[in-house]
Amino acid sequence: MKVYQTSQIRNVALLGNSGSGKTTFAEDLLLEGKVIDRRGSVQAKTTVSDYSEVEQLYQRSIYPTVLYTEYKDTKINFIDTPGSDDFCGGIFSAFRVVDAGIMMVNAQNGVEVGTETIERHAESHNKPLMMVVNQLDSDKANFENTIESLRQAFGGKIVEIQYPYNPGTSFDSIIDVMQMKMFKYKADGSYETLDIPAGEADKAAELQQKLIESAAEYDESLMEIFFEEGSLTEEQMFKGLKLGLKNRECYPVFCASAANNIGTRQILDFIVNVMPSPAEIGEEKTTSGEVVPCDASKPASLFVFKTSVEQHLGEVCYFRVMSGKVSEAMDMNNAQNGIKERISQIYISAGRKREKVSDVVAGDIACTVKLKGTRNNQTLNAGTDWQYPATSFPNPKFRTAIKAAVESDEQKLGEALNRLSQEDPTILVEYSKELKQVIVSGQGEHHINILKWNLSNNYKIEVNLLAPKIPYRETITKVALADYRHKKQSGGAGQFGEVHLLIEPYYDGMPEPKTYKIDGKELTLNIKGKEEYDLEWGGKLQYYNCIVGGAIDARFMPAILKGIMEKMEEGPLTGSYARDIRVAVYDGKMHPVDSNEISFKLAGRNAFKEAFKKAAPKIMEPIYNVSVFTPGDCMGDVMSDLQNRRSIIAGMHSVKGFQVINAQVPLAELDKYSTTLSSLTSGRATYEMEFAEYQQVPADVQSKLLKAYEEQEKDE
Ligand SMILES: Nc1nc2c(ncn2[C@@H]2O[C@H](COP(=O)(O)OP(=O)(O)OP(=O)(O)O)[C@@H](O)[C@H]2O)c(=O)[nH]1
Ligand SMILES: [Mg+2]
Repeated sequence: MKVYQTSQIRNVALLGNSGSGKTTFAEDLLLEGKVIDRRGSVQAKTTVSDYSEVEQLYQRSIYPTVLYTEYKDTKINFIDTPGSDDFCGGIFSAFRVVDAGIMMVNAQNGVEVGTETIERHAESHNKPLMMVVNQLDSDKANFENTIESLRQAFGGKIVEIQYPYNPGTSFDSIIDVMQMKMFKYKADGSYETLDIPAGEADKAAELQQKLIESAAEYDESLMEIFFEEGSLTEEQMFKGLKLGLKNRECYPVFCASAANNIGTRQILDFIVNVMPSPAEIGEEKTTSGEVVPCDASKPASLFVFKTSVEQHLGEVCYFRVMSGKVSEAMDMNNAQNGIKERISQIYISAGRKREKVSDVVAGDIACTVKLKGTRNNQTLNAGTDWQYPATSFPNPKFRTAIKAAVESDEQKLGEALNRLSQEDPTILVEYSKELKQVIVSGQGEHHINILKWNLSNNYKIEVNLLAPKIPYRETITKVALADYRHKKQSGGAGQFGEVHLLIEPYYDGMPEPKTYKIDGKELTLNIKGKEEYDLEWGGKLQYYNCIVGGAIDARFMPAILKGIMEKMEEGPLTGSYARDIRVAVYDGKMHPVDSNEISFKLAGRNAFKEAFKKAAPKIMEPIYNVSVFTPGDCMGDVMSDLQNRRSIIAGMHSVKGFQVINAQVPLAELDKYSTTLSSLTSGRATYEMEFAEYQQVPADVQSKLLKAYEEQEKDE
């Protein structure tokens, strides 16, 4: 293949709700560019894009796949992304390296939840979009309703370039109001250009007028021409749309039947003529704020946006050339870890099909193998030290505990999970010392099931998925006192330490401790020393030395603190971490011979435990902010389900045709929420969640937890 220059490249993500037809459409795009000579299908498991075994098994895309086609002296790189919310990580990886997106919309369903959420992601990544209404050959296709739902969701951004002449099972003709022609497609993807049928003339003229007005709006000079002449030429429309598209002011709408290769060529023409090249849009900011233009004359730098382990090749790193030209046998430096890498081979890829090339220039997407120490999200440079920011991925929303079915596989499992989470950065793995579980988080139950499939089939490790424990916390709600004497005399040296302490709930900005009235007694503290700790598990511990008259030597204070800390790490109620507590040691006793650190540690620990139990202790649980995006007709079901989960509804509003419910929900109630939400709404809703704070659990939940802990203690 020839070396394409930056201005001859387009990088486009194929986006859209699951099942809209992206992978099918990719076959058409590649056929038109003669990258393949016949089209495969999802059902026959023969598509270029869904080439992994697990994608073929589930008949849907799971990973972002890099593809390319050559059309009219342009190399167009496509990334076919998964539409299912469980695999949305692939969209975030793709957005890192494309300059625009094609949103496929299924004409049978109109705007779906995926259309809406993915458009929001495109907005936050500032990516221009065009829309393709697909599946117009289906008997249930409804173009008018689809356009209506698009307008409802995206308002004035929707600009119709085309509409179907005969949607439904005999669909073969598209009316194009930019060219004012009708394209009648044949079975081989070629088409005849015909005049618009008389019966459609008025409708086409009206739509063209709207198109011209829109195109003029995006550019002042065009607006002047429009005022003077009342019209624009096709070239002027292109110019206006190019600006509108680039600035995300318009989403031009095209028509297709991906299954029958109808509409593909006009879409390819539009990509070449109107979509921005990396030279026009592709500058990048480094982590130190330097702006690097996507320019082949600059030093070479590349960004790795995807890695995967592939048959016969080992680990493949997919990258975009951010600047300069990357050539075979080039030596590059890893900006993150300083490792020197040689780019031994460069391939351009269309799914599994790869072609070796000698050079790739700024803006192009390619892959390489055999890198020693370069991972996803890292930068390689030749002659510069730029570092591009890592891609940020959405928060996880499904968690589970994982355990190897055979204990001897535990270590192998750890290594495999590590590898898999590098390949898919939306899989997070954490060994929780606190919960004594390996917790794996992802985007949904299906996401985790695919992980399990991978472990079983590619790593030969069978695992069990278990209910994840909740990281509860313990705290107190009132002031309490306790004295504890640790005394041991058996044979040789004895042990003696006595500690009197006060504990009280800590809150931000509380005044220093002074006078207390407890159990009818008045107690005044004289502060000698104060220490404050931000606890690793959240919250605070304040530790005051208020000893008077040398009752306990200052040298024993650290030992007492150590004893308290030990109990904080294994709270007295349920063994969870304790937090937000103030402790003041105000009295005690020493023995001239028997007192030592261990005695005071034990006295401190037990005094703390006793005081804690008297201080109306409470269990706290993690609360998450949850935003659910649901179609209006599912609102009632979603709401009542949320209410059954001890949620507090914070508000509701509508966004782009969807209802958004904001709620605060305890993590303990979110187990498998993605699965329930999906079944409540037939997969038409989605949600996001983010940790908010710890809150006390209600009394009934507390007593259940205490009982469960007691049982567990008995068993152990
Ligand atoms: N009738 C008809 N069916 C289509 C068309 N495009 C795709 N399909 C079918 O719709 C189903 C989904 O197509 P895919 O290409 O896998 O859809 P996708 O958007 O890649 O889906 P995900 O990978 O899950 O995001 C398959 O059964 C296709 O055969 C079309 O234009 N017409
Ligand atoms: Mg797909």
